[in-house]
Amino acid sequence: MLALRLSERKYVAEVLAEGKIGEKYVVAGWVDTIRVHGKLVFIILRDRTGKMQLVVKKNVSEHAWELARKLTVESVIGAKGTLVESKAALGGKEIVVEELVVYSKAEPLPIDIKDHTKTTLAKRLDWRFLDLRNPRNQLIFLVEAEMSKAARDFFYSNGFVEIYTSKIVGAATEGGAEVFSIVYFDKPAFLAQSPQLYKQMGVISGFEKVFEIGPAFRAEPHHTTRHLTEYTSVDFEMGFIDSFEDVMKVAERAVLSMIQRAIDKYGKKVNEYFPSALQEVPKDIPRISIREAYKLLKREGIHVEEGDDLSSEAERKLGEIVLREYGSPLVFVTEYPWKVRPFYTMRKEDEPEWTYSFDLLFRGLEIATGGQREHRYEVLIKQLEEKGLNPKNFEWYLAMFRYGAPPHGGAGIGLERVVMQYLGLSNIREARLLPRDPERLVP
Ligand code: AMO
Repeated sequence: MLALRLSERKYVAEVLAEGKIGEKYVVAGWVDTIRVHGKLVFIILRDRTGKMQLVVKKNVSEHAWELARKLTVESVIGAKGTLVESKAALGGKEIVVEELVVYSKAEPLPIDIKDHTKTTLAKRLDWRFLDLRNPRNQLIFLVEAEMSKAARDFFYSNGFVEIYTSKIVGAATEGGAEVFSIVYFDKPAFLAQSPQLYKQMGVISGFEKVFEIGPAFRAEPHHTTRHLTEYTSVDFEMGFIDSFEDVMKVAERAVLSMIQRAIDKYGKKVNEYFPSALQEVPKDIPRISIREAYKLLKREGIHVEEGDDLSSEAERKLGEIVLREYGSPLVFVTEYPWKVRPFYTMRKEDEPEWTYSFDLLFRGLEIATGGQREHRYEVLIKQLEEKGLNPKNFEWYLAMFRYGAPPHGGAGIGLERVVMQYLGLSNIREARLLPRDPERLVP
């Protein structure tokens, strides 16, 4: 029976920080590097907490030394041995190995996992499990997890109820073209583009304030660096609002707390690997109407037709202008044209061609959309028809507005886009564990 028990295993960071010289420890992980020097083999062992040096000496254990000599990088091993001081080793300590177990021997690697710039993103994604052995790439997902947790904590502490809505739906919500069709037994169905109608249902059902962090699907045929066909949407919806200003305030606090928490927890590490990461969050986010944005852009030579949406180029330019003039990496653009907003958006009372809605841009890229919703039944029917949609397909939704619906609004925040913009990544695919785009379904 082997004396090395994984249940006794300590993480590398623990051993380096708290390990006592002269005591025995069990460590396990991946072989980061190996150097063979005659009767000595030096192994850098890597686990989720860091790296440390192991020394395998022929005169301590010939069996361990025989195994160590033939090791390959990224093999999975366990080792038991005595902790000793070492000037040359990382962290000033190393383990002199008495027992070595090889759990899984790695073949020669198909990609360079030490330097992500040496492999194309497409190939890295083909080998995603290896790509993530690189601590830089892993950090992206630690940041993402922390941001998602920050959002969840924020909504819980502000009285929002977490809901889980169906992703198999009977009708498109955000407009017809970008929806995936599926076959649901004998009926046509779709993958949800957004929990939009269901989060409104959450409010109208009487929960008043709800949120959801879940998948959203978009049949987005374009090959861009900012679109995925499946992404994680952080959605919230709240009732009894005075105006969409109330919604913007919540979106502002939610997004700022997501970025702040990532900086607090991982800022130092992030700076090591991501030189263009954001260093500091602003106290608050400036708001400009889209009509002001048209003017600002025109001054810089970018013409957007009144009533048109902002192109990605216009968004990028606006990001630069706002950073320069307001000192903020984030900006709310408000009152989008009715023409470019979905049917459920509330139009301005005095100027019906414009709406009570907003986008939130972060370093020149839209990361969130929201606004006040139309809650008056007759107006909603008209708006559906104006958008060329058939009210018959929305019967269950429309019914909600016949039995008591408060004024309400909400927003949807794209998690991967927040991560991408915070870290300064050039492609959203890097911020998605298993990205889906028109070409990629595997892994
Ligand atoms: P919208 O369609 O603008 O609004 O989406 C909200 C946010 O989701 C993110 N997003 C995407 N991220 C990656 N890939 C995509 N293809 C993609 N599409 C959208 C963006 C975007 O700002 N129901 C409304 C929200 C609301 O009003 O509450 C909606 O879905 O960050």
